[in-house]
This record gives sequence, structure tokens and C-alpha cells, in this order.
Amino acid sequence: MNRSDRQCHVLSFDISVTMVTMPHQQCCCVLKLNCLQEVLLKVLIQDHRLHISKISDCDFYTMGLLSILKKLRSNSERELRLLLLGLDNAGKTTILKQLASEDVTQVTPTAGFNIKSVLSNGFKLNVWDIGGQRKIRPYWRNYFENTDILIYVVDCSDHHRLEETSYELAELLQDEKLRGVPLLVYANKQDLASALPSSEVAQHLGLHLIRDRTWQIQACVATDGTGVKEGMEWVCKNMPIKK
Ligand code: G3D
Ligand code: MG
Repeated sequence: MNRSDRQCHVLSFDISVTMVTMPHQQCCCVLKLNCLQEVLLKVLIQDHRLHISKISDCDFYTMGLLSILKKLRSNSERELRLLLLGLDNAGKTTILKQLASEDVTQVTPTAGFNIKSVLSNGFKLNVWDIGGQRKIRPYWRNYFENTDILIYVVDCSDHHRLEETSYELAELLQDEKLRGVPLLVYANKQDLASALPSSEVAQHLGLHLIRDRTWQIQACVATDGTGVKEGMEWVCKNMPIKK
């Protein structure tokens, strides 16, 4: 990949961060391209009205980007924080790119997280796409605070991992920080012949047993966008009322 390709790739994301585990630290965050650090921080300031100018490069690394990002809150009643979770390879990043009308043919596995702000039905949706590999799932909890809507993506053709994805969703729904947060499930990869229909996926996930929140399952094909907008329309109709 040459330099200009890399710049395009990173600039096309509002923020794109790779999380790496260090031997003697819990974790630290590294921007994919250090040379773009300033540009990315400016985006952060504009979007979230934060005064980050006091944060020098040194502080930036010491504090960890994660702790800065955790303080971000949706700051208007027409602005939502959406958390996009699911197993690795489910199609989360493809959905995120589809929402931002970006090229979905170049998707690489997410080692950390991506954030994008998109406009939909008059709402500003700040979508947090967190990597789903088993080894980074324990970090999901770091992103739960202030979540307005939980979006869970399932690869409906991945029969072997249906039980695993059901288990992970059940864990999320039990978490105190996500109590009552409306749930949208994207039943993805419906273009594949082996994909289970959304009704069967709903049964596997036990969605009909949910009593403490509103939920919806939306069949979709992230690669061509089928069903993705319909899911977002549900999100905008079911946004929690902010005080
Ligand atoms: P993730 O972010 O949940 O880990 P990705 O998943 O968005 O990175 O997608 C993982 C792979 O699934 C990608 O293929 C992507 O193109 C593919 N994919 C996503 N959505 C669909 C879909 O609706 N239908 C089909 N057929 N494939 C989909 P690669 O080949 O890049 O691994
Ligand atoms: Mg991804």
C-alpha cells in the first residue's frame, strides 16, 4: 500500500484506532498513522466539542486514547451513540461503511475500533464498530457507557458459531451498563444460499424472551446495502428520549 492509499484509507474514517495489548500495561491505543494524529484529533474536537488542545502528544499516549473517548457523550437530543457488536467476520465494518456510502469492497479485519458519524433521518448517528475477535471481546465492556442503541450483527451463514454468537449476545443483554438499551439485530449475509432466515436466527438468539427492552431483527446484505437503511429507520424511530 503506498502512502497516498494509506492516507485515503485512514481519512475516510472519522477515527480508526488499533488496540494492542502491552506486556506490563492493560492496553494502549495506537492510531494507525501517527502522522495523521493531529488531523484525527481535530475531527474529534469538532464532532464532540471537546477542548483537547491541552493534550500534548505525550499526554495523549499517557492517558490513552481510550480514556479520552470514553468521556465523549452524545451532546444533543438528535445525536445518538450506536454500539455495533458481533463476532468477527459478521459484517460490522461492512455495515458501517455501507452507512457512510463508502466502498465496501476493501474491508480489513478490525483489530481495534472504528467510529463514524453518519446522518440518517435527521439524526446524527455516532457509530462505534468494535473488533469482534475472541481475544478482544473482553474489551467490549469499555465501550458500553452512554450507549443509546445496541446493534448486534450475525453472520447467518455461519452455522457453527450460532451458539457462540447467542452466548455473546446473552452476556451483553445481562450487562448493567446496557440495561434497557434498545436492540437491533442485523441478520446479515442473506445473499448466501446457506444463510438462515432472520426468523430462525431470532429463535436461536432467544429474542422473543427479551422483556426489558425493545428489539428488532432486520435481514440484510451488508455488501449491497439491502436492509441496512431499514434497520437505521427503526433505530431513529426507537431512539430513547434524552433528558
Ligand atoms: P466484521 O467487521 O464483523 O469482522 P467485516 O466483518 O465487515 O470485516 O466482513 C467480513 C467478511 O464478510 C468480508 O469478506 C465481507 O466482505 C463479508 N461480508 C460482509 N457482509 C456480507 C454480506 O452481506 N454478504 C456476503 N456474502 N459477505 C459479506 P472478506 O472476504 O473481505 O473477508
Ligand atoms: Mg470489522
